[in-house]
Amino acid sequence: MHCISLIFISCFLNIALGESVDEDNVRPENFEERLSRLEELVDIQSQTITDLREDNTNLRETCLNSSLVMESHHISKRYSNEQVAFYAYLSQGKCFSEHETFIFNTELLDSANSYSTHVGVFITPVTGVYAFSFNVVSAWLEHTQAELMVNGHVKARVFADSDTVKDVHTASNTVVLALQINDHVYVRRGSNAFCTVVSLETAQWTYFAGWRVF
Ligand SMILES: [Ca+2]
Repeated sequence: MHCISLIFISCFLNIALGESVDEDNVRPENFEERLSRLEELVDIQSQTITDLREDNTNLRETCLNSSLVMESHHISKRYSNEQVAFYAYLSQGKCFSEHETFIFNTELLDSANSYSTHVGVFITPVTGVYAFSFNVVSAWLEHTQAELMVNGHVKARVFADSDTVKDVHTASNTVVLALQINDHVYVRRGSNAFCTVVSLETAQWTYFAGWRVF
């Protein structure tokens, strides 16, 4: 009986110890193995994210370049780089301060995309001889003056005077200038003027136009 008990106890201890040894040996190994696999997975996913970000940046650049090429192709299909002409006018009258740039906000033509209806400046896309025409309209019993500017220098003036008549008067000018690429041309209010500049859709427009002669 003692023998049987001892054998049973011995078997039990062996089994218990065996399981205990297995747990001590196997679980940490599994844990480390799993941790290692997870670390590998994180590395792979991290690299994948980096690759995808790079792909995304390249695709954005490709799309941007494609749209620019399409845009320039669209413009060049209609006009060559040498064919430059624009025409814009004020959609309504406005009170301008002295030397304030007229921003001709309604554009009917801009073949080389070189006149900005946001800042009111024409930037010459190519060197050449250019003609400009501009017009200004004075208010009732007032006078006004406009100046054509190139890189901050006055190149022409117009003066519309309806001081003594209950009417609006218009004055215009046309000039021809030799310009370099990237010259800035614009129209501003002169010093000898009331603030109001008239522009009426149904009557007369205050406008600015230019084109390359050769
Ligand atoms: Ca424009």
